Amino acid sequence: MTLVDPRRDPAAAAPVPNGFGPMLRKEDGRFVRGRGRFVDDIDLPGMLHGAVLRSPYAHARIVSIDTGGALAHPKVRAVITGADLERRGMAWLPTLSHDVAAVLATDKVRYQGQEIAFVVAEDRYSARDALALIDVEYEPLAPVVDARRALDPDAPLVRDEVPGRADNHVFDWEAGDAAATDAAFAAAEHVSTCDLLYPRVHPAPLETCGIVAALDPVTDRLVVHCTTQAPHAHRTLYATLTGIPEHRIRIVAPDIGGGFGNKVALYPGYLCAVYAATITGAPVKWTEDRSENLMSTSFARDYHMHGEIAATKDGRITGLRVRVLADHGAFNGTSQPSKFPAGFFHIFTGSYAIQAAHCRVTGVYTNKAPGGVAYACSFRITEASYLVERMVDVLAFDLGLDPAQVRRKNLLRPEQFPYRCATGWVYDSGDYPRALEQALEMAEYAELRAEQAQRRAEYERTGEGALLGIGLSTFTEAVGAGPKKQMDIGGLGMADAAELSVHPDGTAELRLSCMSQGQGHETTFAQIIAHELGISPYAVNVVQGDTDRTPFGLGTYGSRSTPVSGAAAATAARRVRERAKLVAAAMLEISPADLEWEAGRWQVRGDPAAGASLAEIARAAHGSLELPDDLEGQLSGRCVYNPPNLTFPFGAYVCVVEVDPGTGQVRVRRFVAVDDCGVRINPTVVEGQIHGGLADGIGMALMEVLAFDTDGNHLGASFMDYLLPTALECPSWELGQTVTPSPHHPLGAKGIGESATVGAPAAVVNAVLDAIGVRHADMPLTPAQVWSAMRGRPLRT
Ligand code: MCN
Ligand code: CUN
Repeated sequence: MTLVDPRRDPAAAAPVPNGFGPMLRKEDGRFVRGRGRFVDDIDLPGMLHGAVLRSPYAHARIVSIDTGGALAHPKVRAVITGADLERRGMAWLPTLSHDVAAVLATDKVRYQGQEIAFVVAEDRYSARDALALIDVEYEPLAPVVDARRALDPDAPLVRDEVPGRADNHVFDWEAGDAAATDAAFAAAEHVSTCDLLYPRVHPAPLETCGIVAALDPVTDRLVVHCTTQAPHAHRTLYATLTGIPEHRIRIVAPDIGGGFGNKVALYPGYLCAVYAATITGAPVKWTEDRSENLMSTSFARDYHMHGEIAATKDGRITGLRVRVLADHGAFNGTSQPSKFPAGFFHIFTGSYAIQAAHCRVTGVYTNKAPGGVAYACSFRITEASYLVERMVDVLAFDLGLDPAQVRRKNLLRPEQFPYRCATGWVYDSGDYPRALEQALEMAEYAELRAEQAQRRAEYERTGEGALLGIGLSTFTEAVGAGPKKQMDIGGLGMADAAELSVHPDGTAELRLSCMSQGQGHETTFAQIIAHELGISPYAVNVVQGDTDRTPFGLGTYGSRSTPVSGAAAATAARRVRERAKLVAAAMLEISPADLEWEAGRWQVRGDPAAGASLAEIARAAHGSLELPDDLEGQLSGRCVYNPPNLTFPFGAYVCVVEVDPGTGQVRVRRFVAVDDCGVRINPTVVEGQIHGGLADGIGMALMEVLAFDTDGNHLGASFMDYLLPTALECPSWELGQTVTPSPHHPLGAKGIGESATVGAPAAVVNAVLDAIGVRHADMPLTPAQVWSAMRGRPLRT
């Protein structure tokens, strides 16, 4: 693949064909030179530094807090406790999931790492030192750590501050037709059941969360520099929570070093920094360390699932039923569309034609950190996809069938689209069999099966050699939330705006509400404008992450940027193009009806030499040209895009592993991934997104877990214990693609940012279990887990 780099070759600055195609990311010029500007790089005059005192206990009553020692520290300016916030009505604040959460604990602590006090000092070291000078007297309480025990009659009560609350139950929610599903199971030739845990994991972005909060004494505005994936939504939330009107708040997200969903929520540290800035009058910076990030910010998953799959004896699926116990931690603080307590989990029939399906999800409180959907999750589609992809393999195992055959038999056919699934989602487009066949062909599936049989025979004969496993996953995603009628976050409808201005010289500025955290928006959104206006992507400056400079929108998560903001940008550009046509008509003194658009210019139909380029039109629109009365000068357009539906990307993955039967060590030998995200704007960026997600999949399948001991102590508070995959664990990815455009997206594009994270874990797990001939064992498949599973005793987290 050739890459266009104008710094090396100025001629290459010509637009890539149609604006779409592989090109180097514009933003990487500053990143590879170490010139990115992140929140922690911001240093304001007179800035103070905050540090958070956290609970050592998972569950304890707070008897007293003595801040005297810390206040006596010469460099400490303030110490804030829950009691201080309580006086301002800020100790407890509403969450996005119809609950409240403690900002600083007042009555008791409910998880290890919970925020108790906030110290503000002249430097970070003094703030941290002073934490040790705060004296908190605790009365330890028994915690509830295992979600499966949370509803026991004698379980400790996590949320006893709510009068009348008698248990740890958060919600019950269901989707699908229970009666029809029961009937399908009653009539089934065969039923397989399986208990699966999708363990608690963490997005663990390279950059932790942070904020610099400042009250501008001149303008009397609150200016917040923050690691946020959703600047405008955060502005509305800060206004609601602090009482400062929205026009007096400016949120700036500079460069972000990875979000993965971790930077959607508002955290107590942010609110404490804002509060500290108001009481000290000085800017206040707070930056988490790694342990704080892993212990207290949005975790992901933690779904205990009981799956049941009904089928004919030859493997045609006739029903799918699942019962989920969802561990929400101490507060229900999931960041997701507010009408969906289990996110989009109810897309759990995946890529298969299963019309009898029902799921029931019960949420419970435990003494663990709150959060819930983050980590490239597509709002719980990770859990749903893992469930169905694992259940299909369990079914194949029980019936003695080839998992590829079972998939072939049950995949939706292309002629079934648009397809309404059993729980009401309408899949926009897809060709699933084609993706599967392509993946199997790339992997040389038949040859792999032959090698597997040969290796197994050899192992059985000699007790030597590695076992080979082949795992499949044929997943469907749903990304690009809204439509706003069905989806809102904190009451804000999920639509996005984009604004485009063409400068007098024909270059342009695109202002977006979405916010890149590493996805390359400065490049790909410039390519969208290039595609629509026929100018170079290098001639488009993309502005994001500053609420003073960008239009309102809901931000970047749920892979919604391309489906929603991308559609807004394309539509704004088309409006500019139509405006340009009218200007061109005035310039050429011709009827607009006689003009046609060709390669970046409006030209006279039948006389292509007569016409005007976008730059000439822009100059004229800003100049003294006489325009018709109803035509404003200048050249700009905007769009607020409310998507008519989500987009449904999909893929077929084949993972090949080798397992050392003596140690349980897994080596991923190959990974074939065929993805379909509709039209690809920048194939290189898309492939980068897939590479990252595949690595995530290996991480979750083989090593990542936030584990706790029975006292609720967090056992993964550093990268020594919370393991992330590196290049060493990843093979050289083998990517393929099919292109099935979204029929309702103006560019035919679907989101891709989470596909691989959603689809990959099941492929890896299926491969490892296939190698060792075990029906099921829970993630992460560490050597100890694989070794135990091979001996018939898989470990349970
Ligand atoms: N793209 C494209 N053609 C398509 C689809 C996408 O060229 N048909 C490009 C887009 O223009 C964009 C990128 O691929 O530059 C991802 O686009 P999209 O699928 O719209 O996803 P978002 O931009 O909304 O990114 C969010 C998604 C999420 S939710 C998580 S979590 C995640 C992910 O992105 N976090 C990431 N990928 C990440 N990648 C990095 N480097 N860092 C993160 O924090
Ligand atoms: Cu769920 S993680 Mo991404 O949607 O920011």
